[in-house]
Amino acid sequence: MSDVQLAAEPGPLEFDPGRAALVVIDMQRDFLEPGGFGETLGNDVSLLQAAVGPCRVALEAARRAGMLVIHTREGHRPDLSDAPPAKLARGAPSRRIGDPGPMGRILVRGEPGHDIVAALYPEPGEVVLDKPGKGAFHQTDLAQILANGGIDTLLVCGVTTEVCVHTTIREGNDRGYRCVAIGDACASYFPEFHRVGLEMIKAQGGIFGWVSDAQSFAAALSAAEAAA
Ligand code: C5J
Repeated sequence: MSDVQLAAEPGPLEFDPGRAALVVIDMQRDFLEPGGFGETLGNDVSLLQAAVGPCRVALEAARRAGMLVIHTREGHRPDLSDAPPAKLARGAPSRRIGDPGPMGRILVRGEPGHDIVAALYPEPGEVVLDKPGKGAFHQTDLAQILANGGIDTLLVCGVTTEVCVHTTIREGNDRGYRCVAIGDACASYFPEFHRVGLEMIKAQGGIFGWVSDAQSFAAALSAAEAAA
């Protein structure tokens, strides 16, 4: 497939799907479903459902185009040895990381709540990247995976816009990747943070990236397929 032209802000972006990865951030039950980490922090988790449909559109388009697909999951080892004490102690949640809840231990690897929601479940061959932090590059092998795949462009979606999506885009931008947030495929517990979070990425001529949407991403890939 040849380069595709993606409608985005602050301006269109041309990229080679063979050198691009779709990174789906933390679409886990712990963030999206009642009884998980997000709800322990006092959030209305139903707000994150808005991202599921657009994420699916982006995922299906990337799969059809044969793009590298990476799913991330935020969480910790069962003994919590990789969880910074400051993270464990922060705030006043109803249950802390590692505590038992209706979907197993909160934000712990291997527990039902740590898993990815059914609608966006990874397919065999897709990368599933476990990360202990907010950014997908922190303490993971993501940089090596991207280098091995010859990747130069990251299309990023998932939750939450202003936390793990933002941190990953900032990390990727600093490492030289062209980073695009698929805006409608991201969501936040705070609609205002979502809106402003996307504004921040694309302001000042795209200070650390671009913002597009799931339909534009899918249309760009389809147009390139049709032209091939
Ligand atoms: C948060 C995330 N919000 N995946 N994690 O703690 O954005």
